[in-house]
Amino acid sequence: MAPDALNPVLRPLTPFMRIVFLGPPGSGKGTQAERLQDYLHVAHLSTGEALRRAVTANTALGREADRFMKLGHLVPDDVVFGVVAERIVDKDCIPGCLFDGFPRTVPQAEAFDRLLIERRTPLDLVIALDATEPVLTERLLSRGRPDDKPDTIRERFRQYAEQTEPLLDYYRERGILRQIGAEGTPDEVFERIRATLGRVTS
Ligand code: B4P
Repeated sequence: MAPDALNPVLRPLTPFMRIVFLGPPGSGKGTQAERLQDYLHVAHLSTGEALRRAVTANTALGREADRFMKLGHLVPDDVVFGVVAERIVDKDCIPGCLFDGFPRTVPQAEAFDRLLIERRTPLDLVIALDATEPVLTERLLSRGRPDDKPDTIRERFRQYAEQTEPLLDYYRERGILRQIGAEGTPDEVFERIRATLGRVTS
């Protein structure tokens, strides 16, 4: 692959068409996925954002999700999977998509694999962001979303360690995991992501 393969002017589309962003609460999945979306020109699906929109719109899905989110719990796998399965068939997702905050459990990852195999659109890369808990807690407290209260944050970290961290091994075994330090400014973190994409393609 040519070294300029990721230069957006020379080549707006890259071989990375389906990327998952993994990471603990506040690690910047949403922040970095938005930047990468602008850079790679692919769609962006944040399950957290989709669920918050449903809560605001007070749909049946939103009311169901809200019960879990406000306690810092993960929303049930079948509910989240329904959101993804519906969105992935949208026209803008067909060439590529950044999956931000999904999957978050092994059953979600297994169901996602089955869906991607069926659609013949494999995952290309999993970017796992990481930072220490005190740094993440400070970010979340200053963000101040309804699910960013101290007790809820502690529960979200617990759920991450129990349910989401096993995905690091799941994707490491498949050879598509890249771990990236998420401390520093958003620009510094994005530079690390860009450098990682460059190394993988060169
Ligand atoms: P998400 O919306 O995914 O939220 P998150 O993990 O808190 O945040 P993220 O890592 O995206 O951090 P962000 O960029 O916003 O999930 C919310 C909830 O939805 C979950 O707890 C769960 O209940 C539910 N849910 C979502 N997906 C699910 C799934 N698949 N299964 C089950 N349930 C699911 O950054 C955080 C803050 O830090 C921001 O204020 C940002 O500006 C700041 N920031 C980011 N990077 C920074 C940096 N480098 N330096 C300083 N500040 C930074």
